[in-house]
Amino acid sequence: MTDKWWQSAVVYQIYPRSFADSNGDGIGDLRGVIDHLDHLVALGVDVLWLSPIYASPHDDNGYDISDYQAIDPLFGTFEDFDELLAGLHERGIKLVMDLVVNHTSDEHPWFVESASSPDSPKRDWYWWRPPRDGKTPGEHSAEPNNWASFFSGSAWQLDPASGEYYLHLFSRKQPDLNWENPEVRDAVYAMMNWWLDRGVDGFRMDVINLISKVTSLPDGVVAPGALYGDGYPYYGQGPRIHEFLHEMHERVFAGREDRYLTVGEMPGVTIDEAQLFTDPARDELDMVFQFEHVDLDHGPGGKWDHRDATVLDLKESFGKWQRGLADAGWNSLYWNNHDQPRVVSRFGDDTVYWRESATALATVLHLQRGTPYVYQGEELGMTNVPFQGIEDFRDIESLNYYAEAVDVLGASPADVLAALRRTSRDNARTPVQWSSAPNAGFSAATPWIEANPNYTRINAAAERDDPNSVFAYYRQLIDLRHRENVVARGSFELVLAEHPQIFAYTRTLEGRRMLVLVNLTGEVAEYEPDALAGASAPAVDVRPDPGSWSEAEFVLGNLPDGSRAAD
Ligand code: TEU
Ligand code: CA
Repeated sequence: MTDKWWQSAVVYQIYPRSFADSNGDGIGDLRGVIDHLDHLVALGVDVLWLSPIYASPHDDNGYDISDYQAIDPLFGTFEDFDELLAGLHERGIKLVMDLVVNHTSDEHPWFVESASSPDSPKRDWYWWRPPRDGKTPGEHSAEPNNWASFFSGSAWQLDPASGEYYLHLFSRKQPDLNWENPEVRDAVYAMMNWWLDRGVDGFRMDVINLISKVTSLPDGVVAPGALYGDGYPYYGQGPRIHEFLHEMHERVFAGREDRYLTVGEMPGVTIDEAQLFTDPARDELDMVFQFEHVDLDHGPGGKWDHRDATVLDLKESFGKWQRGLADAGWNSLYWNNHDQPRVVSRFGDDTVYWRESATALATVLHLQRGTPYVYQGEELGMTNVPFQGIEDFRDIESLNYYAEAVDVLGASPADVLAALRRTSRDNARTPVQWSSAPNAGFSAATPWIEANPNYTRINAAAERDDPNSVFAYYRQLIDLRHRENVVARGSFELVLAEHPQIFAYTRTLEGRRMLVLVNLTGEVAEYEPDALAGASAPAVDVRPDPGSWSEAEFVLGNLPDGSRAAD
């Protein structure tokens, strides 16, 4: 694979609503981002991925878009946007926008027109279907098929005026666009080109592997205890997905792709599919977000059904993805985003070994082959949140799940709350902890969601100049990727693969090798030095701060002459 700029880059994700509030309404905004650009510079990141800032009714915090070419007044104006873009570019940081085109808001003019009449010229821009055979609209089980929505309940919503239903894989305020219709695709590509012409540097594409559906929309299998069927086999990597993404490449990026970064969010994607999506020869996407490692602690009942994931589970999964995309294709590397609970609480220990866990998990991820993504607050070691009752939660997914589990399925509120505390997306959405000032320095007003009370201890002001902080550690890992080609582009090999506590691997490039050794448990871990013999003896120790590296170590150096490894 020829060298690409994003192979040595690190991306930082901002969820603007929770980043920084500049005007005292309790909601983060664009000026809040502008005010904190020094934080991104200090961290050393290359790219900012900005979660949606477009006009939206905010049913799903901006992932329900009513105008793709307007800035929501909640976040600011186009003047603020252009100032942010210029400020980033002056600092050498690129801007990647969120592209949410599996669905729009039900308040988007496209949908309003589509819903206005079965004869509307835009009727076919969405998935409208009559009730199931012989049923009257609204009757029990009259939905056109049995698919579940990701946000609980049926994936179909009745429009009483026409007696037809529309498909929404997410909230009922997020109707799915019909990508079969070429006018829809034209409109999306035109909008993308408009943003690129404005100067943005690429897109993170929301659930982009769900845009092609099997048009007969067959019923899915209903799991034991489930209320609805699983439609994934009919919309996950649907029949025309590769065709659509290749067409998008041709119509939007072709000829200028080297300037941009494209990353597709793809729940449920397999290694083989990801390889096809990211093989540069196919002209589809640069990389994808796969979900295997963040599904390891989900039981058979899905994300609210917890099972413990072991160090061996993590190693096996990452090892497979590293091998699978080694030759053609590219991995994106992430622990966190706005949909995932905080990694230090999830796979680490956020109490006694808080700092050790946060830095160990960062090491394991950042020194792999792929492009790392850091989610706001992760670089501070932000943790899950001690939510008390259901009134502390804001996320539509959490609230809908609570209502369905408690009211329809009869689960105990205490059990459901325990599941939410562990897995709710709101764990990632509390205000960024800037300082020990009220509301974590996020806002002068009461924030839209309460700050994690541990902000008095865990915050940017306390960590910024502390050489032993989680923040300082992330900065060093990012710097290492920039300085060492072996980190950016070396081959990957797991070592000590069967060890139940240690996550270890080597990276090798042109006679240079890095050995990474991380104990991911709270107990002392031992290994046979002979087991590392094949990994060779690196010569140079580049640990930036040996005193702080008790749980995660890496050494890097030149291989002895004559033992140049193939890469
Ligand atoms: O997420 C899609 C997705 O599949 C999940 O991560 C989702 O957040 C949920 O946890 C399923 O249980 C994307 C966005 O990242 C998310 O914020 C949006 O809510 C969703 O799409 C709809 O746009
Ligand atoms: Ca604000």
